[in-house]
Amino acid sequence: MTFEIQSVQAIEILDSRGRPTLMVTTTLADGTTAEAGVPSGASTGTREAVELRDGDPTRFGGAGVLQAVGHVNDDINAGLAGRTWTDLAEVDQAMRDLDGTPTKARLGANAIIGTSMALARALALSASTPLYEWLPGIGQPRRLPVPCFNVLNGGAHAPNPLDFQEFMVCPIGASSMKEAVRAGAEVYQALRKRLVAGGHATGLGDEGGFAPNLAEPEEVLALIVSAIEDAGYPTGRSGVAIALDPAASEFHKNGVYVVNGANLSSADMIARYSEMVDRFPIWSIEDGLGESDSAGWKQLTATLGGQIQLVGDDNFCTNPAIITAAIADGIANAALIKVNQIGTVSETLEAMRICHDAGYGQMVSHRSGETPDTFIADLAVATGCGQIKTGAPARGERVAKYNRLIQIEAQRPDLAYGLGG
Ligand code: 2PG
Ligand code: MG
Repeated sequence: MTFEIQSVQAIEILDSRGRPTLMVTTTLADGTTAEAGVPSGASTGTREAVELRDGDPTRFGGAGVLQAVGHVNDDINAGLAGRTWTDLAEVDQAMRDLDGTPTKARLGANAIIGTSMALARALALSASTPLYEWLPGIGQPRRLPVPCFNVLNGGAHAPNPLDFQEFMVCPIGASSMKEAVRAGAEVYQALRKRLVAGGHATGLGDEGGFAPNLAEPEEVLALIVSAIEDAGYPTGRSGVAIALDPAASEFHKNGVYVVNGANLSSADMIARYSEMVDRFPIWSIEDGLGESDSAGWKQLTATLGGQIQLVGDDNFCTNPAIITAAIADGIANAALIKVNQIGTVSETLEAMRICHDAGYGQMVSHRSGETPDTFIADLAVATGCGQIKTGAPARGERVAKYNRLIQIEAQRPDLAYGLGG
């Protein structure tokens, strides 16, 4: 089946942090129109596709995206409109060719991914098919993913002294999506009570998790375990387990990891994680070491890879070539999947397929800067990856994704819930 694109248009809108991003609207020749909101990160890998920012200090402190908007309205629209296409992959490739750089630096990955997402959505709508059914799979059956709720924020996402960025609760043992979301929300409320009782602030970080004035990761882990118990759930894989994203690149300075004032080597970090895994129900650690510390990553994988999931984010950048090389090197056993890190839906699917084929897990992810767009919920279901992280069970832009997953479950009660694999 072929299709024709009538127009692609973008405007500058705000993301959940009050920073500018793009909303892209794609219209097909058959009149179908769909839009997408572009996510944006704070703790970014150096090899991510380039997010184009204006750098004009008189607007949004230089963070405006009018150039990227202009590229959608001019170059991309001119390159795509009025032509006949066979599939999304062909259009994604045409945008890469139009851009002409390996990192999407000319047109901007933010311009390109917005167009790609809006087009996927328009094509699904035009085919009267839900997006989670329209998106091509990667060789594993569709399923409802385990939601990983980021209930406590630190690092680049909160102005507290906590170096680790994300502490997530993951209801792996839940019986369904809606029970999993309920568990996440109940643990979140229990954690709030614990924090209040301990005299801690309950203000929120960028992803909706609490951002108390705590500095020791182990202290936070103990609090979260108590909250899971308070909410009445078993801890661990049979109930609610814990996932971490320390985002270690952010506190890896001059070859040392600085955690709450202590200078730690890669070996120290690995020993610390081993101890944490023994003491707490942790099933997954993302970016446990910095993106440049390949030797440390290999050691981390050799030490803990048989026990828990180790997810590459800053070091993988959802990039098919980088992930292929990392797999050959024995680094990590799973990849974080962020659509704007690579810049097209087709390359995102390719990265996921590479992981699947190599036995690597795939965790679909939001960014710290989000819009109410729910594309990633459908992506997680379509690919059957079994896991998604999209923030706390609080704040509109985060719960939009979880609510979409509940809606998908209501539409497709036949789909299995859980990690799968
Ligand atoms: C991460 C992400 C999302 P950011 O590090 O995994 O949680 O953060 O979007 O700021 O890169
Ligand atoms: Mg991360």
